[in-house]
Amino acid sequence: MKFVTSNKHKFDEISQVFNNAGIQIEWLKLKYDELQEDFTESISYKSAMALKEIIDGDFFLEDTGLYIRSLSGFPGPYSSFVSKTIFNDGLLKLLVGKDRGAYFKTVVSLCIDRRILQFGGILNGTIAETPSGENGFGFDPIFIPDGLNKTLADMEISEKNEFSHRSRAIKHALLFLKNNNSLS
Ligand code: ITT
Repeated sequence: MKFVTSNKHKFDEISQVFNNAGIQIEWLKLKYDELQEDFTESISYKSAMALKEIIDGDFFLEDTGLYIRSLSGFPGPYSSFVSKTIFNDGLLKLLVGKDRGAYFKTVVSLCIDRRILQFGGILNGTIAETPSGENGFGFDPIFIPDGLNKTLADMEISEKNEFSHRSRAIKHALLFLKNNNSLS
């Protein structure tokens, strides 16, 4: 099964989930053009539709967004843009005096037998007052999962994979693949 992403961190996280299930995945390292859409679901879906035209066989990709409740869900579908522009410091400035509740959402799009199926995963938490941690990537240093008192960047991949948005979405996809004998 091919996984399309330009992001090595995503590949490291996802390949560990597959490896734990005894399955190898192939990294198709490709930076595809993401169409800007209003929903993480539609960004993921339209990316898969475009890649379907150029990739032979089954594959999957995922799109992830960080949704901050007091900012009406921002950056959400604009997470890629925000991570290249105002990034964590900018988000922290926007949140001064505001509620810090947030969630990550990952939407996996699986292209199997030329059809596209989607699987989602959510992780609830809060945005930290200050960044912490050296691991992970992107918004990990400012995201504290509910029930913990450390950020995602304060943990190893294996711990993040126990409950993350990404691992939840991937585990749903994996279950589907197993039930359909679609793993190659
Ligand atoms: P693709 O090639 O797979 O599209 P990308 O890095 O552009 O890689 P996304 O558009 O899905 O991926 O994600 C947008 C940004 O959101 C990403 O660059 C990170 O900065 C951030 N992000 C995604 N997943 C994250 C996670 O698990 N933890 C922290 N930040 C994350």
